[in-house]
Amino acid sequence: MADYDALDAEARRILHLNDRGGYTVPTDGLYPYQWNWDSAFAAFGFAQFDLDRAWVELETLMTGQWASGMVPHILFHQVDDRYFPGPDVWQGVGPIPSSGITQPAVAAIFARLIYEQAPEESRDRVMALWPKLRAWHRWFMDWRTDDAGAICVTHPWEAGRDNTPEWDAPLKRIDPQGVGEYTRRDTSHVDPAMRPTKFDYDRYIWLVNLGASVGWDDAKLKAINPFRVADPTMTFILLRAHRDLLALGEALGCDTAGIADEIAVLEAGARSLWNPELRCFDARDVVTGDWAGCVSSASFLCWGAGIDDAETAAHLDRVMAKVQYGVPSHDPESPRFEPKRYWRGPSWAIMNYLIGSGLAAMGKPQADMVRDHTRAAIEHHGFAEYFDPLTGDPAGGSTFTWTAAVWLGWAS
Ligand code: 9YW
Repeated sequence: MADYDALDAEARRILHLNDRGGYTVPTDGLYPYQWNWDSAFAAFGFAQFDLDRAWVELETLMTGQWASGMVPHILFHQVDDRYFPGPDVWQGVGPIPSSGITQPAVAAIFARLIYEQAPEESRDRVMALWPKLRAWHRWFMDWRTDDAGAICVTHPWEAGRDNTPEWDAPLKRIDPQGVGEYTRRDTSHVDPAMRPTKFDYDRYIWLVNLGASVGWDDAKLKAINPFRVADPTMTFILLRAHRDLLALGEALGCDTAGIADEIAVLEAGARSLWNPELRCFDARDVVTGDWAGCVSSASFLCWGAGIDDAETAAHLDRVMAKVQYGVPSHDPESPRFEPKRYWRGPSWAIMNYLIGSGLAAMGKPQADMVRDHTRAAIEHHGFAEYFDPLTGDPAGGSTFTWTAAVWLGWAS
């Protein structure tokens, strides 16, 4: 029988260990800055024992918001050369040095959860955050929707699922000319076999350079960027977050005009991601119109967004019958499945949480199983960045903030 008190204490210790004063790094060394969705998960973790620190985390994240409303995926509060590419390469144009792309919009989901946990003490904090979250969501609607209303990624890092097979075909169309020599830092911290390949990294950097070359101007970049993929991660998460933003706004008496209409657009967008051949939610290359043809953990975010689908549930059952330690990021029956390589197979506590909490909200029977798997992975293998879904082996970075947060807020 696991010692739950000891695991709780270790999870709290990890959050403190990675706390840099006002913001939390995902893990020391490998990721020494503030990442957007990691930080929102950190707030969820802190909220289990320190409400004020939870709000501070979200407040610091929003200090990086650009004039356009975009909230960057990395905030470079203090330069640290253990990570590449740094602020000199990104050349973000916000109030503090940052990257030039965003990440899945989970912040409003946690803002609502934390507010509802302690409405009296949280009211002023969330009132100040709400308009900023509103502006960020509006920016998504302005710059990231496709014609059907789905939300697109413009860089593999934007969905937070860097090297998932969904991006293979769109990345193949890019010739990364002019990228030149650069030194990766990630492979000095963890085993290269668990990381994206050089093929991927060349294209990641090429896309960063492309954005920087037009000063991250949304309109100019949209016209020249060959990478634009309508994505279940971004779409389902924004839809869920937008519902939470609306509920929060109504509770607080904020001006919620337009949000209900945007939710209808996102609902249509989400349904447009249902691939009739795969019989599951899938990513779609906006440039070519081609489906990725991938059952991934992102496919299973539909319930969190309030969308039930029996055939996607059948895929979930099929996939979960093959694994023991959480929802695999890619279909274990696919030839492209690699159980230890980042987003090409491993199970991630954060995705498990988003999937499991969505299933629970819709009363689906698989909810407990997803949570039990996540608990087992952490109990047996610690607070790793991600896990081999077959063996539970810990992979990537250790003492990871979001795994600790998911433990405290949900899995324990
Ligand atoms: C990168 C920090 C980030 C996560 C992403 C994950 C990875 C690599 O690490 O991104 O260099 O941005 O894919 O989801 O936010 O944990």
